[in-house]
Amino acid sequence: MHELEEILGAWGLSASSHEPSPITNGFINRTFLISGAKSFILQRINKQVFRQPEVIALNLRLASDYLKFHHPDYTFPGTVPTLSGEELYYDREGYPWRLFPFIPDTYTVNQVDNAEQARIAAAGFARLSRKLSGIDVSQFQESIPHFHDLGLRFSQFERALSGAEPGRKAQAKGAIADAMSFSSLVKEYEMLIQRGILNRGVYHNDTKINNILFDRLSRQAVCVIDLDTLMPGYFIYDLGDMIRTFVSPVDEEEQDVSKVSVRKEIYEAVLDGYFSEMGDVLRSDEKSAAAFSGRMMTYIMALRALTDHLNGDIYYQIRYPGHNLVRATNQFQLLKLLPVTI
Ligand code: GN1
Ligand code: MG
Repeated sequence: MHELEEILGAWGLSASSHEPSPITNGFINRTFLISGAKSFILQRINKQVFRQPEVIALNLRLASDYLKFHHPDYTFPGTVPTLSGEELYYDREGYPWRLFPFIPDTYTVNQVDNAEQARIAAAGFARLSRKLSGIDVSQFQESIPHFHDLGLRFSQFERALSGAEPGRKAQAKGAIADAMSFSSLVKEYEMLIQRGILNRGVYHNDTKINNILFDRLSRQAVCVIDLDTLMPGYFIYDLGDMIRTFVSPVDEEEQDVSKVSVRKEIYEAVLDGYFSEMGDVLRSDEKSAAAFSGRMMTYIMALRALTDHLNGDIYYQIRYPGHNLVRATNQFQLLKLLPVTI
């Protein structure tokens, strides 16, 4: 915590008046709630994952300027500049940090409880893309290049497989077989893109329900958070990641895969909420990729966790040996259960 004093100082804050406490549910960045008369969220960006943090800052500025002008009533959580007017503060080890205002009277949820909540959250993510649908996408850059490129993720998996330590490979035998058995999804993905069926737009790319702030009283969506991957992409990334993370009553951390299931009413609520905002932004042939989206995003996360397991756990934070393999097995189970058509 000592190091935080210096970092807080960049914004003229001090740990004596603003108590930092860690928030631990992300896999990538380090996040703290800074509680005081006015509270903040302080976050250290993982520089191994986000190799060009300035790109995050650029994308956020483009979106924020556009929204302020075209949709002034829309709540978009911008960063608080440092005392010297910068969006990022670099610590002694070269890690970038940024500060957000804490939005009071809001709460987050980690798991979807009911269809209404799913519908509200899906509409919340979709609203952001709809509000940004008139923006010039070409101004944006990818904060993680090829982030949801299924072809690339599959070849990273193949590379990890050929270089894997034999023990890890043996342990992952079932998951490797699953990875191979779904590889036709890669072709399907590439075909959708090559045929120009999907339009590029600005998407959130990490649409777990805990990235929505809900209003304490009305229980409506106040805003969307965790905008590091707000960047060019396709709607299947956002809709698909919601299907992946909303429909099962247990998340990807669950070790008992018999608990993984597809709650039909939640699946329908996700589609309903999403298309209530994005329905007329997307073309109808594009919308026909909705069922594919959930399968594709579940497959990509299964592949990424399996790849990390085979590589010796170098990307995601793990809490026990075999954690990444649990995540992969869990996601393959979900993939087997997701409907192929709606
Ligand atoms: C990572 O750290 P978190 O939970 O926001 C990952 C997502 C994965 C997710 C697994 C930059 O997000 O792509 O879906 O873990 N983010 C990055 O749930 O790799
Ligand atoms: Mg995230």
